[in-house]
Amino acid sequence: MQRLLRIEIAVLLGSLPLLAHVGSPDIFYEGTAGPYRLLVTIRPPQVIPGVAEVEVRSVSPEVRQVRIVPLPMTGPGARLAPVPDVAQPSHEDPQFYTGSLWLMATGSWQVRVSVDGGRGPGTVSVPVPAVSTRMLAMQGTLVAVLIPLGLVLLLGIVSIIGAGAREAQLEPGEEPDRPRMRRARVAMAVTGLVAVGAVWMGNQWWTSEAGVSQRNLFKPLALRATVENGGTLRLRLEDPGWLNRQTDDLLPDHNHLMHLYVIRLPAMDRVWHLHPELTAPATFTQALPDMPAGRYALYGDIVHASGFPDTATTELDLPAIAGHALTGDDSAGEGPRLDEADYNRNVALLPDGDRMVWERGPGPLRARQAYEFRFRLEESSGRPAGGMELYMGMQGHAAIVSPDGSVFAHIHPAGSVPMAALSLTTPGLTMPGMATANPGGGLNPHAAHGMVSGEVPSEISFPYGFPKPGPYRLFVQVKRAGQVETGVFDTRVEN
Ligand SMILES: [Cu+2]
Repeated sequence: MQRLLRIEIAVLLGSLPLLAHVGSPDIFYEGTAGPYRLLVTIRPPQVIPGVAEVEVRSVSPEVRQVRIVPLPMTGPGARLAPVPDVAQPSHEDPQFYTGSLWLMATGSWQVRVSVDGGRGPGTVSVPVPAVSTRMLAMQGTLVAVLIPLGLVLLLGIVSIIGAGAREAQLEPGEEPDRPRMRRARVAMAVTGLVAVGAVWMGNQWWTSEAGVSQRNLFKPLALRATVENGGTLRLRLEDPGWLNRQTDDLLPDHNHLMHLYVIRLPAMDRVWHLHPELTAPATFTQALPDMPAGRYALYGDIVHASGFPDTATTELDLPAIAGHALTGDDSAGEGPRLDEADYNRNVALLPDGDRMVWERGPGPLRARQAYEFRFRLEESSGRPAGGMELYMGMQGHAAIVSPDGSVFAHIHPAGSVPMAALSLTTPGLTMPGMATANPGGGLNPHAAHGMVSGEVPSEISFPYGFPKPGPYRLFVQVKRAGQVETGVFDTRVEN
């Protein structure tokens, strides 16, 4: 009983979930399901099996019905869909649908959203990593109620069996004789032993189940960072042991196996978006650019073959690096020091004279709400910037970081879903690199995933919601005339 109690009240609490982004478990996806444009928000449970909350906002008014169903990302289960649930339209907003779905197993899942309406059917599948990030503890008051109730039951069964053996066959008013009394005592002893045995076996079962859950608790990949030869960063992915995760099964996500954000601490005034090369199994190397001495936070985004995303993080002290010029898709940006942050500023002045404007609404931003974050690039005259290009096949990239490092999210116009995972659920989507200029102009089908070709607009939007209140810094990157521009913004999110 003691042990049972101890296990029940054991608090096995990690910090906020650390995966695919850090501390930002909710999934935001903006794209099309057939002819309909949707914003899908999925809030996965903290414990698997558990219930995921799904919200679907339709931009198109012709939608009549939205159905949702969870499926494994890969394997035979991905082709055998159970009967979907019908999402409920909101009373206030008929274009807003909600539903909840059970995610039964740990791993890489997708939520298939099927839409029916005036323009025919449409379907989109949103990847969802399902992991247990904590074990829920039993509440103290519940323990205080259940233990006495359990004892009452235990003593109750013993005394009922005893009374039955002693008096069940007596006439009213008749006293039990000695043999009956003895038989009753034997029956009570046996019942007591059986009952205690049942509790012991229950405890064994509970302990083994708790052990399974404990082993299934998500453990982030570790990142071991060292600097060699005065300027070569070497990163090793190390698996602390979690289910059957591998470190050598990575998928390229917009052309790179790893997207590494390096942010100077504690000021967060310098950022680098780098793409280390895989040089040995689970080992990446990167020629560092010029960097001042100091402490840096590293966030390495990768995607496994199953579509499961991981963010490996670490911090690193660096001497001053006289490094190489940035090449390829690597980029750098600068902003004000965090201790001089203006949380209401909505214009970022860029080194070449352009400005990035955050079109933020008046009121405060609230935690756990899905928003469209809109930015536009303009020239110093206020004219929309021309000559916009795709940066790694996308209109833009944004990193959202909390100063204490508890939140890191790397998002795109299609949302927080990694493109590599999306390509597994949406076979029609070819991978980046295909984002070549479209001679006819206009948007190609990949615009559905925030990948545009032809004329690239100077306005960009990202769907996202902050996981908790507090200060955040946003690094927003777009590309113009061969140059990556980084706008740095700050905001304080309220509850
Ligand atoms: Cu990106």
